[in-house]
Amino acid sequence: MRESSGSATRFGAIALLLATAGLLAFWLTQSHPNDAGGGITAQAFAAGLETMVAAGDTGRRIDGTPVVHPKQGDIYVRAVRWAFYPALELDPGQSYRLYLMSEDGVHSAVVAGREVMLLPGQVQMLTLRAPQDGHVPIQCGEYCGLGHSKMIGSIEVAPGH
Ligand SMILES: [Cu+2]
Repeated sequence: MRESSGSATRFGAIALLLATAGLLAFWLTQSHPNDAGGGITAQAFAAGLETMVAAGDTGRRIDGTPVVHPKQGDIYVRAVRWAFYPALELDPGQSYRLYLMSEDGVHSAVVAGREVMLLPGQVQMLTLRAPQDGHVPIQCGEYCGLGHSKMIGSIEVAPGH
C-alpha cells in the first residue's frame, strides 16, 4: 500500500515534469510579438522605415519631420529624444501593423490609449485601425528627459485618399 502510493507519487511527479517541459518547449517555439521584438529585427525595422519614407513621402513637413502616407499596411515609427519619426497620414478605416522602436534610450509609445515600452534596438508592434477621420494620438508615456512632455507624434487620417 505504502509502496504503491509512493510509486503513484513518483509517476505523478514525472508526468508533471514532462507536461511542464512540453509546455515550455511549445511556448519557446511560438512567436511572441510583444515580448520578442515584434517579430522583426532592428535591421528589418530600419529597412522598412526607410522604404516607407522613400515611397510615401508627401513632401510636407511638420517642424522638419516628413509627413508620410504609407503605401502598405506595415508601418514604422522611430522614437528618438524627443520626437516620433516620421509623421504619418493614414487611410480611413484601414488596418495597419505599427512597428515601433527607440533609437536612444527608454521611451514608450501611448497610441490611442495603448502603451508599449520602447527599449533601444527592440522592436514592438501594435495593430491599429485608422478611424474614419481625425487623428490617432501618439505620445511618449515614459519620462525620458527634458523634452519628454513635448514628445508627441503625429498620425493623421486623410479622408478622400
Ligand atoms: Cu518620454
